[in-house]
Amino acid sequence: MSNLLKEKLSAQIPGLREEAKSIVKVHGKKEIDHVTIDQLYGGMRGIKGLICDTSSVGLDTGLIIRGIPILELTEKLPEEVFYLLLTGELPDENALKDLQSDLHKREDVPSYVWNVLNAMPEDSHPMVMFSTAILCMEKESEFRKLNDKGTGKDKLWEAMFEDCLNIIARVPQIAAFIYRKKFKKGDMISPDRNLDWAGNFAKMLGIEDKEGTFARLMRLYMVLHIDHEGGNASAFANLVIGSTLSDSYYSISGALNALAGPLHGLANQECLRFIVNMREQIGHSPTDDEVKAYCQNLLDNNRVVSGYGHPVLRITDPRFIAFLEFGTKYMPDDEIFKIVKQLFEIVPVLLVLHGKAKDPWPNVDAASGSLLYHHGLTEYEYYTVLFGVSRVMGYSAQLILARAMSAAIIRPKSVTTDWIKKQTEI
Ligand code: HAX
Repeated sequence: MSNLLKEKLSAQIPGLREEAKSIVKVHGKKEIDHVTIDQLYGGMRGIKGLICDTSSVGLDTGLIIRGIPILELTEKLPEEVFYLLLTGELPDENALKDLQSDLHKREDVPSYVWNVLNAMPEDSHPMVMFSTAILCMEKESEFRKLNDKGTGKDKLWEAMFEDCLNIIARVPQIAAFIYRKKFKKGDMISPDRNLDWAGNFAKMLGIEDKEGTFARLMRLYMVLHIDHEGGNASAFANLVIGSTLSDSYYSISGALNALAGPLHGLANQECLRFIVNMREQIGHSPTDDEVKAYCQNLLDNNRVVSGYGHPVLRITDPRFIAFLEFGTKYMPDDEIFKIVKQLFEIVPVLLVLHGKAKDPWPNVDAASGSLLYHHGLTEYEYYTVLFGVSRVMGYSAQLILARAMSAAIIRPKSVTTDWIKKQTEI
């Protein structure tokens, strides 16, 4: 199978390996960080402990993919950004077409996946279905087969590449199947080989899209969620699992389980639920004072305002800005979208006065749901699956590069409370 992306990577990898080897040889003992006790109790926040070249997140810049700020990539297709994550370059037309045709060739989902999904309890959460579907395809893994044969570790990345591209090619169909089965009681819509990856996904979801804005939104959504460096909970889980030489079916399924938490990817579901509940309880489009009182009540009851705050960022998330611009262009009068804008005016001030959150600004999850809701994708239990479909590209890029660099098994040191107490005595 011709694959220009794989050829490009094959050409780059020897140089990357040499570079890493020489950095470790010459500077291996240079100190780059120190660790404080509050960082241990605070979820290892901010400790520099991983290499991840696909993207970085600056506290005052937001997501930067291979040197390009995310707001400069909003007109690109997710396939283009995936190529960028892996190689550091955007594909030319030929390389893009080659990647798209490669993904179409790989998109057939093994039929047992539909049987597994059909056998699951009807009230299973869509993220459980999504993660299960990926895990149950593990028997397809080329990586495991090669590893079982005792193949040298310098060659393993190629099988990781094959597995990851197969997963990327199949997730739109799997995710669309989950949506249509769970929420529409409908049949699967066949993929369309003439469409791009996200456009095809939008079509298979079966959302009415006369103006084409839903397909446009899906392309943007997939680009904005594609990667967020290596230290966030799900990316970290993905890298930890992959570092044991588990294959990408195990790693990506595990990463999705971390994404499913309300403090991480599930926040998009929680955020829309909170807006819809607030609208219902108030009984009409809320005034600013009503929004303020509602949010203050959450804070007074030790609840979080979903969609606000971030472990790394200390600015309004540029991905939120991209969604806000999309909504302002295509659905400025939508009632839920207007509440999102009201919250943007009100919540940061409340969080600052509340005095706890280090980042009072909106993150990506604060606006995305309102745009989906406007298009009739109102089943917010499904929103984290959309996030996952996109992030599968980021997890994949990180796994392929980690194997290309023969990254070591991840094994930080834990300490006991007694050990900490002894340090404080000293
Ligand atoms: N509302 C109320 N309180 C908040 C808050 C918010 N939006 N954000 C932070 N805080 C509170 C924390 O709960 C914490 O309280 P305690 O000291 O009582 O434990 C305090 O402020 C300090 O937290 P922090 O250091 O500012 O934030 P963390 O790095 O610990 O956590 C979170 C970051 C994103 C988990 C947090 O801001 C939060 O819970 N936000 C709401 C949920 C959310 O939007 N999550 C999605 C984040 C983006 C993402 O990963 N998407 O996938």
